[in-house]
Amino acid sequence: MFHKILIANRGEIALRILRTCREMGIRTVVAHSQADTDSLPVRLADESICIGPAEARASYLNIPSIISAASITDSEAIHPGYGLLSENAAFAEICRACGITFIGPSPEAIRLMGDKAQAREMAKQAGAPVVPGSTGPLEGVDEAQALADTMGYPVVVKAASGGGGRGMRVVRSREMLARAFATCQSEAAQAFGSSELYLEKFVEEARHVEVQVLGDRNGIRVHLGERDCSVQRRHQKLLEESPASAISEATREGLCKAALAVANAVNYVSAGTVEFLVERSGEFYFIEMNTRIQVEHPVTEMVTGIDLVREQVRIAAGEPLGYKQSAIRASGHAIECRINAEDPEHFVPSPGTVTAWLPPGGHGVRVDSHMMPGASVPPYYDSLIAKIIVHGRDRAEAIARMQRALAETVVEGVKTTIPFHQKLLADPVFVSGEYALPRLEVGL
Ligand code: MV4
Repeated sequence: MFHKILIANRGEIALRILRTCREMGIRTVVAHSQADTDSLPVRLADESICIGPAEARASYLNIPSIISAASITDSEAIHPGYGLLSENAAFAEICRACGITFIGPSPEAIRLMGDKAQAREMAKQAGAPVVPGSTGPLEGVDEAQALADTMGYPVVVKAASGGGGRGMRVVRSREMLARAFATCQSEAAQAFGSSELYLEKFVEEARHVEVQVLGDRNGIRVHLGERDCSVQRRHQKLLEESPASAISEATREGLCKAALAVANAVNYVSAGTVEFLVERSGEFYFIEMNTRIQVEHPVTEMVTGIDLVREQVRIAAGEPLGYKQSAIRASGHAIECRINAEDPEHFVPSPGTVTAWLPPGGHGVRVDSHMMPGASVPPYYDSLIAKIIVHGRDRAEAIARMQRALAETVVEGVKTTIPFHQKLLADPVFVSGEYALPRLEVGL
């Protein structure tokens, strides 16, 4: 097992990883930017090292600086967390070349699943249902036009190197396609360095349901159930829950079977998430696979009792998972609310200093947060300041518990999305569990 792990991330996930490492008796080094010198993860780590100025490009995305930090501190492994370099295949390759264990999947798996057009083909070959669409990347707008005419509108043009909603455009009529195609091409080239696009039939008002998978180095792979992440705003997840309340047992089994088939097809190692769209009919389609631990992983931890970060570290150290699918039991219902330092009406970031902080507590309440009185919320990074996760025997109890937890949370000095969540959890459509992705009015 590792003696020391460098955490190449910040905020709540850095603290989350640090906590599990401490329980495992592993020393931690938190690599931080100048903006995070006084942050809670830095205070609680065994060691800390500054990797650059506030701007992420010069610090948290600065590969030479992070590799040097691992080397200087004699860290045997690096945990990338989520976002930042967590799905950067080149970074994983450089770690391998420098003899530093990257706590995550292989560079090959990251690269393959990072190409969403290739991932679709892999999923198809693995037997997972995919949305009707192009086979691999589109040759050009003529191929897109012919395919869309065959499938019918609406369709969605997606960047092969996009993902998470980035570089995708819904097209509702034939006249809009050529322009959407050209716009996506140039945006993709600019944002991702590749203008490759693919096309899919647009699935209206589906749910966004994802399956958590874990794979060890001996080819043992298990799923840990699903998470419903349909409550989103502009591709930003706001609330996640498990189990998904409006899917049948048959659909659940189908999703988990398909997720394992995709993970097995790429010989997946570490924690990963296979994303699907689920229609009201129960039909489901693979859309992409995320090769990192996700923000919403605590929802799965609360219903299964499995510490996913601990499993990632054990797997990276070459340990066997040690249990089979039959040993995994999900119980109860978990909900996570992402608390962002944003204006609750318009979701505009509200950086500043937290002058008062009182997190919720009590039975079935978990708070993953790096906040403390006096903590700064810098403008350089995402605005997530806390995740409140609750567990109840059923969805109604979880909703009531979350309402109570939100009501007792005190955050002063910055605006937060707490009022948004309080309204959402009282909304009859949400409480009914029958909500679906909003019908998209995505223009050019
Ligand atoms: C789709 C889709 C409907 N039809 N693909 C969004 C990000 C990435 N996970 C894939 N996403 C979607 N792909 C087809 N063929 C709906 C989504 C989607 C979504 C789209 C727009 C706005 C919010 C969304 C939330 C979840 C999923």
